[in-house]
Amino acid sequence: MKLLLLNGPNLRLLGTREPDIYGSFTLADAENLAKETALRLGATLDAFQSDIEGELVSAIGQARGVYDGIVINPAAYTHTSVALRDAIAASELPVVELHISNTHKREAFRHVSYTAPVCIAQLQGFGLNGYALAVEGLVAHLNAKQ
Ligand code: CA2
Repeated sequence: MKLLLLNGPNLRLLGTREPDIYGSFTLADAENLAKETALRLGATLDAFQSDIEGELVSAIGQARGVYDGIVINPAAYTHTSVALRDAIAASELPVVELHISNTHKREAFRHVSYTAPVCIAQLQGFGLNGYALAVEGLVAHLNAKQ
């Protein structure tokens, strides 16, 4: 089972700013936790971060036939991107949307997700641990399908 973890814009700043919202862990910590979780469950996981919407769209498009499922934190593109939504829908892969913070406790513009309706699940508010929980949920979903 091969999984792909995608992180969107500005998530490379994790651990450097806004620790009250995002905690003090780094992007590498999150990617490593997701990889370790996948390995523990008998899967492998590749991780990719980009600030560029088109690169994330391309990564989703190229995932079909290569990966069995995707965990994505689309970051700010969650609330704006029809392109990411269309890419997820077209991939026909199970995709879990992940957020570090609970966006519903924040500004109103973060309460809407363009991408969640085409994902199998949305998980938010668990901080770093969300990266493990999202992988666990995706692996369970894939195992149940087989
Ligand atoms: O809570 C999440 O995971 C978000 O996807 C993070 C996005 C935000 O736009 C979403 O509404 C919720 C922002 C990512 C920016 O990450 C930073 C990390 C550290 C310091 C500054 C930004």
